[in-house]
Amino acid sequence: MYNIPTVLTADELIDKAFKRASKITQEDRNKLKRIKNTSLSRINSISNTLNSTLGKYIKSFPSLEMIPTFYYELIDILVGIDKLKRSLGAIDWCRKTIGKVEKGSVRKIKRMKSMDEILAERRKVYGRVSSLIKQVSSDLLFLNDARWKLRKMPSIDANLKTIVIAGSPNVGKSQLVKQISSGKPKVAVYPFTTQNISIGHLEDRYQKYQIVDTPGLLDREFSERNPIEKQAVLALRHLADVVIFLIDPTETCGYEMKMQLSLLRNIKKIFDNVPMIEVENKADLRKTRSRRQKISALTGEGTDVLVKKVLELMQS
Ligand SMILES: Nc1nc2c(ncn2[C@@H]2O[C@H](COP(=O)(O)OP(=O)(O)OP(=O)(O)O)[C@@H](O)[C@H]2O)c(=O)[nH]1
Ligand SMILES: [Mg+2]
Repeated sequence: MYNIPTVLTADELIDKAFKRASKITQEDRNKLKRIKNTSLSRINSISNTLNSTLGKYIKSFPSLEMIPTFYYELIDILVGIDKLKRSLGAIDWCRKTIGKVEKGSVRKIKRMKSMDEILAERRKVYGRVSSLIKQVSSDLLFLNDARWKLRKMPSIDANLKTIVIAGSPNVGKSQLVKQISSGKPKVAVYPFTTQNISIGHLEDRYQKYQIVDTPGLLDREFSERNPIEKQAVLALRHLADVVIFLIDPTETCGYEMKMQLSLLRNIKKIFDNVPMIEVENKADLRKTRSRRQKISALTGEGTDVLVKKVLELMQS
């Protein structure tokens, strides 16, 4: 989704900038001039490398004032908006401070008349720059970690109608996405297999739709939910034009019907403005006598009828 480059560690950054600078020499027959100009070029190169590298990091992160609410809240759940802002701010501070150090020392070195003095100033600048970078080393690590999380975010097309699949863990949500769309989510016998929102697409004769696979929900308050569950709530809140609420009456998912139906009631209460279709899955194993739509996400039984119903509901 967001293509952010690898964020180097403090040591790697220092290494990169200093190595590049060490290759620079300015020729002059006059030894003082040679050392002076070489020092100036090296300091300039270090500052430029760090300025452009750190600046590139800052620019590559999404600008938080501009992004849609869904992404803002998703980033908050996955990374933490405050921490992200603080780290980006620290990196920007570091970048600017290095620029000031460079300017100050260039002015001094230009006036210097002794080689020892120049070399001492150069060492001082190297030391200050290293320590500035080291001061933001935890921010650099944080940003590199955030990078992986942001890259995994689903790419949602705001122009497409959206079906969100929700329900308790392990009831077959991902299996259903796999059965009826182009999505390829992971399906497994244990709960909380799906840890992130993922997207698949389906089409009828006229239109393309997106279908969102969400992590399983337990029946509890939002404030008690873990970051994985919170993503599912976010999808329901911001993306859903229609919700398919999946129930597993076989209870092989590991959650009793009582809990699944209580979750259903609560979700319906919170999202009462979104049309919802209640569906019982795993019909290849067990069919109840309820009036709910019955499908098997595994064999495909009943899924055509379900898709037809969902698309009709979205068009109306
Ligand atoms: N027999 C049968 N098994 C199914 C059906 N649908 C899903 N399963 C199985 O149920 C298990 C869970 O399926 P998933 O699709 O991973 O369930 P999920 O709801 O996405 O689970 P989480 O991501 O952990 O919330 C897997 O072993 C599936 O093969 C079905 O219709 N019939
Ligand atoms: Mg899943």
